[in-house]
Amino acid sequence: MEHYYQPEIECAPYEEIRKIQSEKLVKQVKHVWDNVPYYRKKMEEKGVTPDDIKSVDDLHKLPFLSKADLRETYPDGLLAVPKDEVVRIHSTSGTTGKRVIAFYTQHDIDLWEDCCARAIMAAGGTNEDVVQVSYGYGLFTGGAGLHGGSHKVGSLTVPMSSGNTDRQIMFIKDLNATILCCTPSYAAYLGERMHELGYGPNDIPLKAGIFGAEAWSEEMRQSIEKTMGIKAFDIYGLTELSGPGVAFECSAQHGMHINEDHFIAEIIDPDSGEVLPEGEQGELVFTAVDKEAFPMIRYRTKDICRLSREKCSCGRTHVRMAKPMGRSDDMLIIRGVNVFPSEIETVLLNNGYAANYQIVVDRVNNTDTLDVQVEMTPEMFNDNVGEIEERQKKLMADLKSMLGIKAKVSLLAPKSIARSEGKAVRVVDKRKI
Ligand code: DLL
Repeated sequence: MEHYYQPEIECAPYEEIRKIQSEKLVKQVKHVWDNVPYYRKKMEEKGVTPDDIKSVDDLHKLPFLSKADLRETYPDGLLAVPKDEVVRIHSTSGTTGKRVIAFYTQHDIDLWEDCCARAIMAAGGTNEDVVQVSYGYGLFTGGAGLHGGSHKVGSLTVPMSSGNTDRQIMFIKDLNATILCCTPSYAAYLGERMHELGYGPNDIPLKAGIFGAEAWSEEMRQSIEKTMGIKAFDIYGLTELSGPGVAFECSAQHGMHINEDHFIAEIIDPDSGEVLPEGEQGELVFTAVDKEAFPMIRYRTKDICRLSREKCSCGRTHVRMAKPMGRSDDMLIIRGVNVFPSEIETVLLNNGYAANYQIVVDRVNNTDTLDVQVEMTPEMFNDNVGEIEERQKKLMADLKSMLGIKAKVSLLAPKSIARSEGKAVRVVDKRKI
């Protein structure tokens, strides 16, 4: 049976959602015009005023916001309410440049937690579940978001945060945790450790996982599901828009429903900025129509994916986004060819490897090199050189046919690549160092 947290809105007819979006958009643009001088200036430069925005159809008239705007206005140049109305901040991991600081009023937190509650119930969660939250707590939004959502559902919430893997497993078993929330790479690590400790899928009480915050392949989903004996659901979000729960998977496990009453999604051509027709692949752009403290209008996520309005078997009507291929800035250009790390992951898992790999890119004699380093599983690991060479050849051939370019393959001993407790670092690009 499908569970919903807010069925009246999650299953509302599209025309009704569109009407809600239009009303909220008109109000939100006024709010930003009145309270965020930086964005008002951007609107003025584009020759648009709040009077020009009467419905969602006018959205394309508004200027984009990008990471560069967020950097320029750091720390609080986009804050749209007086500081005394702000109750919390979160911040991005900020691997490049300055971190982004996102501000929340109590109302913003409430709506964000509702979104996470929708995701938990779509994964089958109810007030009878025990939800172990193993995303990081603190500045990262993963822990706080799913924690709040779990409270709203009324589940017993276990605020583990990430790390201390054996203790995580002990709590899952001792408290009979039924839903696990963490990054997919940490879920894979937890699964590996459970296996080492001798626990098979039937020894683990978990029934579902809510995994996101990084790109992960369909093959990785199947592998985690098998090891833990669970259903693994994808969840998407970003700090700038609140955190996890912007979109989430339902029982159909075929794309993530975007919470359209709060976020209007567009797909644009990343080069020209033109809005693309439904179904085409491009950069995802969001307008947050409810956020008070940190409103984002036409925010360019850099995530590459496509949208679909096909009817979903779960009964939800909100548009679905496909698994993001990765961020446009994660995309590697190797000898002129575009390569997404997720494509490499697909090849590795299809060949029976686990998701313990690293992609090392370098430039030697003015030519880009691509080295895919992957651990063998304990079953594969032996000293038969011929067998290892065969494996290497097979992987190189499969990578060539997936990517269109040649990659070097290094097969490593089990456990030689560091495991991730949060977002995994898959790519080392030495050309940038
Ligand atoms: O990762 C929020 C989050 C926490 C989402 C927990 C899901 C679960 P940031 O750290 O700001 O926020 O990173 C946002 O991560 O633009 C995507 O590139 C990537 N990302 C997030 N979810 C997914 C996903 C959180 N399900 C950035 N699949 C986004 C692929 C994802 N990429």
